[in-house]
Amino acid sequence: MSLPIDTIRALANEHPKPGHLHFQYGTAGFRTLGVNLDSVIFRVGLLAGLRSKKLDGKTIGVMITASHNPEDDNGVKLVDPRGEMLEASWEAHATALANATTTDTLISTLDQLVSSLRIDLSKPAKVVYARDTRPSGASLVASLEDGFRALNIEARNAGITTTPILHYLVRAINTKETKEPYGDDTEEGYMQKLSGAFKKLVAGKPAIPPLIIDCANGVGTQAARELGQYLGSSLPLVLHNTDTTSPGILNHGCGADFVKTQQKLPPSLAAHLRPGQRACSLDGDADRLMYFYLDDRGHFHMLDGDKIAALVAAFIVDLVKSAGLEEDIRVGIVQTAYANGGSTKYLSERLPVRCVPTGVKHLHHAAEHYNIGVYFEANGHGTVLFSPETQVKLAEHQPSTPAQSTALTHLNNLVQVINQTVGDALSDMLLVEVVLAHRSYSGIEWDSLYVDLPNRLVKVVVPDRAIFKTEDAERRLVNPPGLQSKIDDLVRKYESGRSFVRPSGTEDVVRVYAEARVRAQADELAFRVAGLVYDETGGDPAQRPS
Ligand code: G16
Repeated sequence: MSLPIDTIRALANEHPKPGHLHFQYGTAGFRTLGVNLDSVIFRVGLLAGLRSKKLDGKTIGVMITASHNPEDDNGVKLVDPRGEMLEASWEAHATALANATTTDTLISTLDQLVSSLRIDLSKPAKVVYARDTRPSGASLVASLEDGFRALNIEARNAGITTTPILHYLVRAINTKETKEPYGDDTEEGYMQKLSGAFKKLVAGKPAIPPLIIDCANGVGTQAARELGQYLGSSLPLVLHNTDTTSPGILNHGCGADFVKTQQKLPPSLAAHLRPGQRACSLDGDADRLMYFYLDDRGHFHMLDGDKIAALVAAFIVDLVKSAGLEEDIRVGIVQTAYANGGSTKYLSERLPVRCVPTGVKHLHHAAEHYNIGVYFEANGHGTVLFSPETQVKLAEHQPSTPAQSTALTHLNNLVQVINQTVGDALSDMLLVEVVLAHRSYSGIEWDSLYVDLPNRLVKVVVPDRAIFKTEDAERRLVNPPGLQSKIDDLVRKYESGRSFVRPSGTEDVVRVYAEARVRAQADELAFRVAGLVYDETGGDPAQRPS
């Protein structure tokens, strides 16, 4: 069987590539201004079909979102059959297709892929797709559907939903009627699975006070609203920033990325949050979570991905011990260079900790090496993975005491409440609430597990971020030559100083992270390193970070 060239040609001609742009499948797929993505999304439709055919007709996911980025941005990422990110070797194929300059080169690139990857075109192709609430989403979905039409792909529209729900659906569809069904392959199935396990985990605990959720004016609004109905009084949810239709307000002055980068309360919550009350922020596609609270003096305290990892990992380790499985189940942590030095110290005194480059795919794969792998990026993106053998062990282990039996039941329910396909703000929120309920912690006790080193993240706009190359899990620069030793010289001048520089995979900027013993020093170090980066690339002095 060969490619339906005429159909592809006719549809491809309706989605021409803008000549001046180069696209790159990066940290989280393709991401740029929504108005520039028509041709990319059409081609992603084609690639999803090829990927499905290559995997014998397994269902592939396609999510149209730009997550925490501004409303005018959009993006697209592919999801592999178990709900994980697209296999790394296919990222290059995605980039090649996206950059084919004409319809003819697109068709010849497709042809090359089919033959070099030995794709049997007679196999079926199945895809499930969704989008977030961005205004550019509807027309981009139409471009995607043209891609599906061009290859006669069987496509299921999951509508407007969160990224983690789309990942859940992919896994649920592909595991239906197998030995390891992941859940009912509907949004209701997801809600039931998570809320059912949550209720079992908090049964018998004192009533949980209401939790404020900042929905970032994004797609998390509808999912949180629905989940709230399933949870009922087991976890009262109070939703804010729920306007998904007014232009320009998605992720604006709110959301998980705002909280993490500004290290302050979204202004819209100021009138609603009482001292001591827990609150959390989702991001624009509800795959990141930040908790926070105000102390008695009204000071803001952030509980980020590192704090979530510490809370959750310690709880799981205790349950594994209580279940009598300490010798059989190894729990480990995966972080990135952004992890606060305070968290890395706290965790590595208790558990094996690995550092990997930014991007969920890196963390996810590293976490798979543990029996139970806890991975969180400081920005609030993360989850917990239970290896297949561990899940069998937990399901089959015979406890010898009532205490072991209780711990084992809790672990088995945790397997259900956690979305193991990808970081999921709502699932992570339930997980956090379970631990807080079991520990009788408020935000204050949770926060006191360890003290964060003051830190600062700065963006630097440079003419070409591609010249920045890193090694050692992005902790050191190898290019531009000589820049790392200048950074090292600076860092040595600061007590507990640490800083690194890396090109973003989702925005056209270079990121600079710095931490130090005191706040003023962390800020100063970040801006001095940002200045070094700026000088190195010869930018306009008027734009120099200060
Ligand atoms: C995406 C990735 C995350 C990454 C973040 C920022 O998040 O999924 O793993 O931390 O981008 O990446 P970078 O610093 O390379 O721009 P999201 O929530 O936007 O999908």
